Amino acid sequence: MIDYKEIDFRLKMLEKLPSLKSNNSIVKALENSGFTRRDFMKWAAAMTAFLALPASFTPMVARAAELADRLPVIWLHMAECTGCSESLLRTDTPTIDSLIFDYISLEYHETVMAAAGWQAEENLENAIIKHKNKYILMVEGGIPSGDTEYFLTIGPKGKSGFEIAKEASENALAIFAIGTCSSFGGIQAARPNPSNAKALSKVTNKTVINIPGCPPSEKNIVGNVLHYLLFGELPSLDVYNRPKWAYGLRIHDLCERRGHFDAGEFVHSFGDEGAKNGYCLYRVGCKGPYTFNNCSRERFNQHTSWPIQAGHGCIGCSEPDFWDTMGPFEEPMASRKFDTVFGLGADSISDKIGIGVLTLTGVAIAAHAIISSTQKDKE
Ligand code: FSX
Ligand code: SF4
Ligand code: F3S
Repeated sequence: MIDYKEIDFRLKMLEKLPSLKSNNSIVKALENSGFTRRDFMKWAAAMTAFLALPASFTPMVARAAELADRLPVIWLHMAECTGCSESLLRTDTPTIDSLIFDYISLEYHETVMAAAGWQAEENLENAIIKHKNKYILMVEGGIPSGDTEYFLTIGPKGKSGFEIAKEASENALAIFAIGTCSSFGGIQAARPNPSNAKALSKVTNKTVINIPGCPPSEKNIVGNVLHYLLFGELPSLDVYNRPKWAYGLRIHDLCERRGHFDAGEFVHSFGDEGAKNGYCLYRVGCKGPYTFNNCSRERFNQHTSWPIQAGHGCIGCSEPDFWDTMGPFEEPMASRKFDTVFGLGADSISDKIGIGVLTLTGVAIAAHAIISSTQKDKE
């Protein structure tokens, strides 16, 4: 059960800590960017619902966001494309999410900091010493290891990414793996994994909260920070250490095309009549039935769109090893075809399914059973 008093106590403790940022309050920073207090409270209400908290928590979520500058953050880049940072920072207009992120005390982030070379390396070392056991570590990217550890060499002293990630993890208060690469290895860990890239959780013995997605949405990144500010402890996690508030349901569960799946209405090739009618993308490879994430509910870029709305199936980007296990991306997976109570693969009957309570229930139950057993296998 959520203890209101405990959170209030935690926020009061945070309020007593000095701001790590210069003079400006978040409210002022938002005002300067054209957001009113009302916009901020609306955002806080949306974040409260997003974090699956009761609406009465809205003022606390707002307070937590205002205290984001009490939390030193060190953000490391390993082997990756920087899409995770871009997801958060490169909106065409600043959003409240990106402003909150600006407002946290980002002690080190290679993409946004001015320093380079020796100066950058010194900044990182100093930040680790200064905020020892008090900072949040966020890591983006897979981490080359073993004989190929130095395939990722960072900075003038020639340290490996592995060494840096290990040292930063050992001195962190909490550790978040941002993106699928850091959570599970990602693209550089795809077969044949030439650099022996690993997930952050394989580099440290400490608990790592995984926020996968290639990239994850800006909301999942900021929501995770807010959750930590509010509770100061681990959220409820699934078997892959993903917070359940974000990764508890499948893409398929809340997909806007789900009605077409249940009615047996499918896109057969990109650009066909079905595609124009917004039919289900299962037959052109959608992996939404096997993928746990909140994209169908939250979308990307201020709720504008998401892969399936844009007309392509989900490729399962928040699942472990999706590059190897979810392909081919534009065909259904032969080994994990959807089965039904009728004992037929969904592919053979999908076009014949009509809307009917029995059919709908059957598909839903069978799908659930398959996903659950797959999850259990993975466990
Ligand atoms: Fe990986 Fe993030 Fe994909 Fe890219 O850095 S999750 S390749 S979007 O950017 O780590
Ligand atoms: Fe949506 Fe894909 Fe499920 Fe179809 S298969 S309903 S497109 S998630
Ligand atoms: Fe990734 Fe699928 Fe969402 S591809 S972005 S988990 S819709």
